[in-house]
Amino acid sequence: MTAPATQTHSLLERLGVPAAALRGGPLSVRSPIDGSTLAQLPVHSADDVSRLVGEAQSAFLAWRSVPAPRRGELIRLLGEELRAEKETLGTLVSLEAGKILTEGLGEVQEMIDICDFAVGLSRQLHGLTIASERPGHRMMESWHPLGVIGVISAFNFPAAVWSWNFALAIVCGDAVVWKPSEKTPLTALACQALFERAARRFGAEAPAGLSCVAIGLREIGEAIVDDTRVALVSATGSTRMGREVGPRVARRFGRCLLELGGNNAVVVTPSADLDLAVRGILFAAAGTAGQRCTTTRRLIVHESVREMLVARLRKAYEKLAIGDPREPGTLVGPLIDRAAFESMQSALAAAAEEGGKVYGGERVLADTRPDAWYVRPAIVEMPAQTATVRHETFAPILYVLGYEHFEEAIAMHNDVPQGLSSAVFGNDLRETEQFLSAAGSDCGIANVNIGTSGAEIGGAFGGEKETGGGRESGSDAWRNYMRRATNTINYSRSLPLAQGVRFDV
Ligand code: UN1
Repeated sequence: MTAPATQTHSLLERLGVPAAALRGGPLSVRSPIDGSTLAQLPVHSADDVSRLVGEAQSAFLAWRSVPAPRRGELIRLLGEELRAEKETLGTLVSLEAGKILTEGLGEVQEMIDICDFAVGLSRQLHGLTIASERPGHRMMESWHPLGVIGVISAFNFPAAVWSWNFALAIVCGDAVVWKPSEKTPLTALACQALFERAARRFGAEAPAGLSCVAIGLREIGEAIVDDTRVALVSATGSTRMGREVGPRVARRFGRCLLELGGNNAVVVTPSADLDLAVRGILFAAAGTAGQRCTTTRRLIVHESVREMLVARLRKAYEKLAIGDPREPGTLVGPLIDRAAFESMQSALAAAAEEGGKVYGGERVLADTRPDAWYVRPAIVEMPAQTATVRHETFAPILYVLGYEHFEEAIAMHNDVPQGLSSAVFGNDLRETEQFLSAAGSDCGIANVNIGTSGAEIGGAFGGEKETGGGRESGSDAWRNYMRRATNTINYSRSLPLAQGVRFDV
């Protein structure tokens, strides 16, 4: 296979990122495939971020007056660019984030889907009309562009998460400053180049500064978080990061959209179709090497099917092809880096200490890929929902817990600090509906007979509790990127006050 750096450079060239931009700078970008260096990038300073936000603010002032359907046209063109370069960008995602090619392509498809969604939305930024209590008056609600949106994204979806925010923000009339993960800045540069292609085709109506990428470490994120001109900070990452970002943005009365950790569970009931459950769990728990925020991390299974299901899963896990994510047939690529491997190993050690029986989890391919971190996904049978189980470890570990009564399963399911995604497998309507009810799963996403990951863009994406409460992507998530004005209009010749108040001289 071609060396990752060579392949990356030619993909970037094709996507419009000149090779000169990749040489010389303090930020080493590595491929998790073999640990080799892909690029040395220059980084921005906090002052640079301030300048970029200023440019975005000017762009916003012009862009907000462009009619929304026309703004949609820009995103339609971005969707066309993404369609044309799906293979290129998808491969780049594989090289930089280490996900298998079909998932890299899937990520770009998710971007195309949100562009389509946003184009339709650009003609549907609907407000309300409201009945006024006063004669000759009417009330309405208008939605206006919000301002500069700061997007902070993680390595594991280096492109799609930006696009969920970006496509909606642009049709909503905003400008976007993006801080990608320092582990995956090349994909961000490629996305920006594709956007610029679309903007050139769109013409001068798209102001300079509508979209930019700020590369760097923590201080770049902090500069965005603290800048009062950034109206909304949309941040995806760890709960620890969100705990810092949330209060800092709140202190300056900015808005936050937080998409943080998950500790997603699948409940398997006695009536479940086990063939379906095995397939669903396998992809959701071991796919993307366990590095999705929606990855299944806990399996809560009825004691009557526990042994059988675990045996089948163990067999399926043994057959998982682990290796170079570009190779056809590979199902599990590498972990992002050594730190991810180490946190997986310490979670497994802690779980064993707590009485867990660990299957798998060991490093593989260390001889041929000494600078990369490949692991066999792990299954851990736990005696109880211990501290380790309640913590999100961003690696392929599936903790198995047994239950006797469905109420117990729901209680155990909800007894973690996170609340992103969940699923129940079963054919007993009473149980599956109970899972979806107010007294069921407390997550932002609750599924029946499919896994916890791989959500479509049409639904609102996000979760409760330590997941942060934000909703991105479909449904009415666009409202995050706009501000609401309530308007009362008097078309009569008198001026009655509301609530019958009298104030006459
Ligand atoms: C993430 O892991 O940050 O539902 C996003 C899914 C994908 C998005 C995951 N559509 O798994």
